[in-house]
Amino acid sequence: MVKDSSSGLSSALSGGADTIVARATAAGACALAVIRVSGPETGRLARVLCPKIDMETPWRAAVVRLCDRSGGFLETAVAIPYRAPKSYTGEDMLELMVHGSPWIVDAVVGTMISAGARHANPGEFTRRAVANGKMDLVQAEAVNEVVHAETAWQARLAREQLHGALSREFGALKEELIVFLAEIEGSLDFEEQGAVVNQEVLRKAHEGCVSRIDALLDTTAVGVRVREGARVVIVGPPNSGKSTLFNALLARERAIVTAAPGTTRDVLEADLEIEGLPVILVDTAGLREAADLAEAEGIRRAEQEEARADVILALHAADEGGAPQSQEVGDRRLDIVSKVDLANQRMDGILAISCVTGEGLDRLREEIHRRVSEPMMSITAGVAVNARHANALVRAREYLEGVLLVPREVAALEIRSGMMVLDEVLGEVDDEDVLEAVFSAFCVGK
Ligand SMILES: Nc1nc2c(ncn2[C@@H]2O[C@H](COP(=O)(O)OP(=O)(O)OP(=O)(O)O)[C@@H](O)[C@H]2O)c(=O)[nH]1
Ligand SMILES: [Mg+2]
Repeated sequence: MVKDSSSGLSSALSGGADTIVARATAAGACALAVIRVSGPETGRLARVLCPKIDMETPWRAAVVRLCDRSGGFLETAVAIPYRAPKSYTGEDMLELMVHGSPWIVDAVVGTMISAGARHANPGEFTRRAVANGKMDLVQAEAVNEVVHAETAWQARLAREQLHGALSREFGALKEELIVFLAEIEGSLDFEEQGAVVNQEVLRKAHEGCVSRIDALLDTTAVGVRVREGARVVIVGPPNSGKSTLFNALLARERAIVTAAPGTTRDVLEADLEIEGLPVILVDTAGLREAADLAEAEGIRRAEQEEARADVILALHAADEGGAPQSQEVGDRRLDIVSKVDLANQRMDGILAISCVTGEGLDRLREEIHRRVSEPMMSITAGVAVNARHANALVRAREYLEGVLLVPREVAALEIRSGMMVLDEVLGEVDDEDVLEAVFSAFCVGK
């Protein structure tokens, strides 16, 4: 079912006309907590909690006394009333800033609920914002990404998406599909009148749509890198100093280091930020003829990690001699001589490090940064699709495949199906499963 644009609400999206309440800040004691109320009953509920509140002066903060239903004093708070449609959700809203005591928060939320509010589900405020046309579903996803951003790049990508950069790309693609559809339908009329259809025009319109889809799909890998972090995997023979480097880059003793070869068996992962870029640093088992089953499994996993790495740090201990022979060309693999403090000759022209003296570690960080950041620089206007978008784009592309070869009536239907997929991405189709998948990842109160 397509959203009823006259009301701006659809059943799965709106969540109904009730009034919801939730704490918007993290649980536990803290300096301040924010409690949010949204829905048509906000004004009445606000007056139950704070009889003197001035709901006629919205969008202005005021200090109010909060009481429970029997008039008992609860707290002095800062209250901001909002009037629909000028609020986050597009509904009447109230935000209360109180001391972050779990008791106070529970008492305020409890009073609201006993007066008729319902506890909000995860992401329900944002879900209502989508239902009321305040933002589309792609922007709603960005709200959650802004909340969870841990690095500068994650924040940047999320912010661009929230401000509509990616939505505009989907909008432009939809426009292109509309033009293509018009060409196809126009050609139907033409043929009926016995005119010759210009195949080249149709082919160009088709190509325009497909290349736009492909350009968006091309941003998938960068999206994963920014959202989850680039995988930087340390590999090399046993005892080459992998775990020592892992710890040095993390600046903490995360992995066990011993002088015995074969110390690390499992794959170890840790989050790291290098100049605003999220990195997942991975330590692996030394590659050699396995001594037992556990080591063999460790080596199998190490090889798996190497295969899916964005950047490979391949260590070769200086005391084992021999400059590394790189098998792989390209920017993914970085050959490094480790333990250079043990070298008896200078290592010119190759990246050499020592975790004992610290030599080369800054250069290594720079090299990692360069390799991790390069693909990100290619993303234009801060746009990168996520798995949900990529999945939809692949489906839309499938609808377009072969449309130039089928009867025009069938082609028109296929293009319309492709457009429906885009509507689904933007949340313009009322699909409970899609909405549930997006909003279940949210915190309550957002
Ligand atoms: N002199 C010197 N010793 C190092 C350096 N890095 C690591 N070592 C030593 O080399 C030994 C092996 O280090 P690890 O970090 O455990 O090596 P690994 O590659 O993780 O070894 P496995 O887990 O067994 O594959 C330890 O005794 C470390 O103290 C270095 O830069 N210089
Ligand atoms: Mg190790």
